[in-house]
Amino acid sequence: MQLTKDIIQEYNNRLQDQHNEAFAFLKLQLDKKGIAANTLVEKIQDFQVAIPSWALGAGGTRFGRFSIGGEPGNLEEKIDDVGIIHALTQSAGAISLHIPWDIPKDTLAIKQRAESYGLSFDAMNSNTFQDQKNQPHSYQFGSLCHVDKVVRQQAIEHNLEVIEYGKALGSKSITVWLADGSSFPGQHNFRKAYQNTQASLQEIYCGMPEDWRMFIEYKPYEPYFYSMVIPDWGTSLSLAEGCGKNAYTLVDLGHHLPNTNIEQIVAILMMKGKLGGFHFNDSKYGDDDLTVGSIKPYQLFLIFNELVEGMSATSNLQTSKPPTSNLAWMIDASHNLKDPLEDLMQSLEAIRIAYAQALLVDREALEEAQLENDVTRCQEILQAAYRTDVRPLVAEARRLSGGAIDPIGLYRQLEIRKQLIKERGVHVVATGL
Ligand code: PSV
Ligand code: MN
Repeated sequence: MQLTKDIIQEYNNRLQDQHNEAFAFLKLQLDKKGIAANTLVEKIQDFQVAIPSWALGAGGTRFGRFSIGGEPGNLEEKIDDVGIIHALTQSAGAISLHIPWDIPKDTLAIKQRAESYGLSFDAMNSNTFQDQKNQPHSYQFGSLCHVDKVVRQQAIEHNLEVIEYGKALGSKSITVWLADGSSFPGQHNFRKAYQNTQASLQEIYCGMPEDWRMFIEYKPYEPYFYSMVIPDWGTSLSLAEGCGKNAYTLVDLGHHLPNTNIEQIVAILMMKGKLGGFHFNDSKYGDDDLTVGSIKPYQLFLIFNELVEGMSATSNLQTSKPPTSNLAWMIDASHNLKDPLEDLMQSLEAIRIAYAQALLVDREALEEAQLENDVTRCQEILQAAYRTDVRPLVAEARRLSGGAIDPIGLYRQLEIRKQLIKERGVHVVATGL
């Protein structure tokens, strides 16, 4: 289903007065502080986030899965769904594929389909955490870290194959999330597991084209419960350094033990030039994969505060590319209760809100207050930005790019889910976890 510009324009016309009023009010407030609203709007427009191909259907838990109806039954339909999200929000200009859940059979046709919606292919994701049909060796006891070289080799070859698919689609990066670990003390020799993993990653790294990047994702527990081979950012960073300059650490917001200071991790990784990208989601307890900003919006803002600070400190003034485009931004969430498309649109909105708030932080004043050890003022400065209602800025960015002022409003008005159910049926199940 193609959402035409006319449909969106017609919808926006009806909301235009109300939106103009809200935007003018905010613009005036910002003007008084010497902040140019239009420059912020441009930056927000540039901020694009990839949608994972595995998040377009209902997610399950260990206990059950409830279909939502009209789920995409193949990669083509997944691309169509991201096309809908992008048309409405103008903020999801890429899709990230997981292999073998979404193997492109005809890469040219898949690429053209994505292009017809203005989508490119973000990082490719490999999967050595599940055994596939007819796979000679099992990953039950690990993949890249496995004690048996034959299993490691199979996992390396899978990653190299993923890179080949990515090359055909125009992707420029691979994300390796290694589920390897142990559930019982004594099961792993930690040193050997690390060494095997490093050697395997080096082989994959050497198989990447020169202009590609490798992202190494970490996670403290799950699927194993005693140790993970890459449990934290320090391990990921050291493995990335052991591979080379094009290997980076990837931060998934749900992959931290409770109360970890993620914003500090982000700041240090950026300073080291080793932050590769993000998997956005939110959580209360573990890797809950909930809608971005639904539980801890202040934490999200604090993370963006470090990102904006780090990007301004490291931005390359020689290139015209926005500094945000150097990092891979992706949502990695799971939808058990809400319509995935609505949920993803909520996440996109939360990400842009946090980014816009972070852009509002008065950096000069903050630095001054930090140098004077004026802790109260530091907090006031951050919270002044956080407590600004930036939604009109985000809506204006979307409107100027051709998106809907209220994407979920239009999605519901057009009864898109109903149409998808009519086209695809109630019982179709999308591939993914
Ligand atoms: C693992 O929890 C993870 O965050 C990795 O990024 C996987 O690729 C993704 O979720 C899907 O399982
Ligand atoms: Mn992830």
